[in-house]
Amino acid sequence: MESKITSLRAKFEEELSKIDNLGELESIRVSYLGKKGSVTDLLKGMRELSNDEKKAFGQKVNELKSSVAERIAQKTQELKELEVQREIDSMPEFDISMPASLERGSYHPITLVQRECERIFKSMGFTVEDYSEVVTDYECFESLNIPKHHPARDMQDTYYLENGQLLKSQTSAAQNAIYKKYKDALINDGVPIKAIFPGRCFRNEATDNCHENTFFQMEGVMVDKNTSISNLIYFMKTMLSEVFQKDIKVRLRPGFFPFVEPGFELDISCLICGGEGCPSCKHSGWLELCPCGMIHPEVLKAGGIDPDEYTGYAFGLGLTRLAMMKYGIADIRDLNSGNLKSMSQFTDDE
Ligand code: FA5
Repeated sequence: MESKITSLRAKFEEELSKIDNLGELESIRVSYLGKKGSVTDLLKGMRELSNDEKKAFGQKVNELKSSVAERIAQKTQELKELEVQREIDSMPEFDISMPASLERGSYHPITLVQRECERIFKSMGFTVEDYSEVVTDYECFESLNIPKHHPARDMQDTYYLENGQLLKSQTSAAQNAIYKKYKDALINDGVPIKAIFPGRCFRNEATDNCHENTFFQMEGVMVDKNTSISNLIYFMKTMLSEVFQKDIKVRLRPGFFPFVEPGFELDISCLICGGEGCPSCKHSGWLELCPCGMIHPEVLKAGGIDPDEYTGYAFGLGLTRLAMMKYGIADIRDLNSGNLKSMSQFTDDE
């Protein structure tokens, strides 16, 4: 009986060595370990053996069974690796010196101005924050001193989800979270809060040359002891002269937003018509670009900051409109058009 085991093992090894694909390996597995396989057959011949012989022989057959199973598992792995190698070898050779036939992509004009603004504000010590597009009513309105039924909500009708959340209508929706994130460093270590947060905004809007239902803003806040409107004007002027690399005519006029006091509208002279009046500026010669103001005490309080000790300013730059002015795009709707022909003419130096 022992010689049967030895010769079966030798036969198995010989057959195994000739196999070079997984299909053949499966046939071998069945022919040795299957219900009617050779190893199973060995056990059937045990009927004629004495009890002691049965025990010793049974043990040997089981050893053979597990070593056959182990060898098959090893071979499976080897054959799988071989198959991957064969597939790689069959691939056409790749010539890295061949010129690329694909056209190079380009950045969207809004991405370009956003990066430019981020670079400028970072150089003035601001951090750049990321914030979600879906926010709560508290974040977008209540924390900004706009309670339910306040008329200021009418100008920012947006898209509501069934769970009560909404697509943010203004990047100001991130203010509360930013104050809470940095207030400890401000209060305990005297580190001023200086943050910008660019983001996509949504409004239920009748679109025209300068209004879209989906557009980008970039919010900025600074909170410290003794901040003033002069700080705000300085940062705005620096940003605009850096972005446009020339002097831009601006005007500051009073503006009402429940989350700032006092509040201003910062307009720039329309660069599409040179201030003469055109559809891009609603024929006024001016484009509303960046409302701003001193943060309302109630908004600081909601962010966990004591308004008797700290003051701050906030602004909400219209990034999409800034891209229009920088690149001379007369109709804001072109920016969401997906028209590669017009969008790919803008490049950056990267
Ligand atoms: C706001 O959204 C305020 N959150 C801005 C703010 C922040 C004020 C901080 C004070 C302090 P407003 O709705 O005016 O304000 O929008 C701000 C800017 O976003 C506008 O000046 C304009 O440049 C841009 N904007 C607004 N609506 C649209 C629109 N439908 N399409 C394109 N740009 C828009």
